[in-house]
Amino acid sequence: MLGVLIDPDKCNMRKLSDVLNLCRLHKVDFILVGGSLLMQNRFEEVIIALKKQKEIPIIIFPGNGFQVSSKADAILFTSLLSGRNPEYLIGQQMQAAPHIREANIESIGTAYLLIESGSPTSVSYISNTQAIPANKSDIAVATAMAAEMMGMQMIYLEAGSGAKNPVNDDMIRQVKKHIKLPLICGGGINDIETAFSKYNAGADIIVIGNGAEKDVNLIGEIAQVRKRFTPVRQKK
Ligand code: 1GP
Repeated sequence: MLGVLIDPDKCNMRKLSDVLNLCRLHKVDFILVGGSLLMQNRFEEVIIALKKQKEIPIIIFPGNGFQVSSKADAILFTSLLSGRNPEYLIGQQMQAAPHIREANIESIGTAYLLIESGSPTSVSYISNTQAIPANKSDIAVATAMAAEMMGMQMIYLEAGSGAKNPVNDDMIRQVKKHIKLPLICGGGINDIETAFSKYNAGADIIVIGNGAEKDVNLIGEIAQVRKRFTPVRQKK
């Protein structure tokens, strides 16, 4: 699958409509909305604009417990399992839970693992947590295994938005080998070669953000790469 991340701070309505049209044209599987730090109050306005179409699910990718809206289809209910800050392991989640219940949207329990990517990222700074070292695949594997045993629904290997280096292929391969859950990979995937290598290493889902912001054509290009990894559905 391919997901496109929209940062509500970084898109005007015209650009948003262009991105949405391309996502529809290339059958992007879902659109994520959220950010570690939102400076403007445009979160819900952007979700409403994206929901003008019906075919692509709009999923919240919350940077904190305030990013909840009944206008979305679902929320990635993330817990920052790579870190040791209780606020991002359960604190924000506990505060958001009643609002998610009230919003009546699907919540997808997601183990969020921040992986070191060559320079400090907004997520590590804001969450005040250390990322898993890029060469320590065993730590990522053990954390992902624990998440699976806890009943999480997905594993997200995150290099961080705008990452210098994406999550390396060896770590993706190792994590995939040891878990059955869908594996999402994002951060710093800005070209088709990198997308290919991440799918090839075992990522079930790739998320692109900055790359698509800079050049919207990347959506179509990576959608083509995705095709090579999409199993052909058997006709009944
Ligand atoms: C961030 O993984 C996403 O959570 C997307 O990262 O903006 O670097 O593509 P980029």
